[in-house]
Amino acid sequence: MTFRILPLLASLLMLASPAADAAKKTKPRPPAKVEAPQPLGARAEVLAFADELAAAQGWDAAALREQLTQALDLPRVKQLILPAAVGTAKNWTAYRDRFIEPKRLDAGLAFWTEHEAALTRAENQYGVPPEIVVGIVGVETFYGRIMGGFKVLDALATLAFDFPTAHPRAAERQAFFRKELAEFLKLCRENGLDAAAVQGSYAGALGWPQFMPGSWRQHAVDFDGDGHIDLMASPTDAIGSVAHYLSQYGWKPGQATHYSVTLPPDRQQRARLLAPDIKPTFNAADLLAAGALPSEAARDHVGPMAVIELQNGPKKPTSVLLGTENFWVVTRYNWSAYYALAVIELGQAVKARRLQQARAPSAPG
Ligand SMILES: [Ca+2]
Repeated sequence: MTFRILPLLASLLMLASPAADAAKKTKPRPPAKVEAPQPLGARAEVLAFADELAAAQGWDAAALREQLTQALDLPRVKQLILPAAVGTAKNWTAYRDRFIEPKRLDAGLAFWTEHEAALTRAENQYGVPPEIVVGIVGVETFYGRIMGGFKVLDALATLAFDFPTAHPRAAERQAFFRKELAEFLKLCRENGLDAAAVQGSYAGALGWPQFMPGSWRQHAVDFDGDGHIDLMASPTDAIGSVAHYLSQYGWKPGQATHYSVTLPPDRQQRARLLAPDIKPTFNAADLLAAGALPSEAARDHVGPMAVIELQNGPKKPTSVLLGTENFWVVTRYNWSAYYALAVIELGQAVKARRLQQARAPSAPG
């Protein structure tokens, strides 16, 4: 979900997962009574939105009114968009285990082998190495296996006009989804997609890389050269688009994503270093001066780093790392250190498996 991802999803994702993934396989919530979906109906705000968008784009207002008032208000989407229940402990180890597991590694290896040429071309063109792209596509959609089972028109219309008021940032999020609904309608017209048929995540993320409609329109590229951008069916377009997206958010070719570090014993210094969270803030000298022990490689790093602490549940010690500017760039895809580290570690694990295979030529295929 890329997107300038929803800063909001961030909260969601901490324990949950990237939108894409969450859309299909979040832990089943209590099958409580989910009401049957009803059409949004001719609400004043729906009609006003339709009229305004139609006027701005030169579209038929009556047709757009019809399309939006008939969109279904999906109770399930309203459940899924809410943050995890209070008291749900974040757990990096558990989160990591969902993604770095044998089946996903096998699929990642197959994806890399099949699309090696496109991955190499993306690196040459945008500077983003294959393992990062492989990590993102793997975490987002299990290499195209899980692209979301919601009608995007209904999902976005639900979140645009009936966003759950229980959400801590309901107004902001609703405004975001109204914009994405407009982007989706434009995207469908530009690309000849049937808006009523397109499927994606509960948050409206689309295709192999789970781009939000606005990100698709802004950052996606035609990387297989067939003349149009198709993130739903072209893994090559997805590869180029992910690399282009990260490049546009400032990916620095050759820069490491993160280093190891030991936090200072002093509680106040620790708190000061952790305060900026994922935002790169401290250089190596700052860290040493604060009593932290960065790794040797981190001491040679030029540029700011973030001191990031990941929870491992209530009983286990936390995991700590130094995130570079490239780590930050990965979080532009999804605003979560847990997400970024899962992407990075999945890509590294697939890469290690590739190298292992290359060294053992007798192994089958
Ligand atoms: Ca294409």
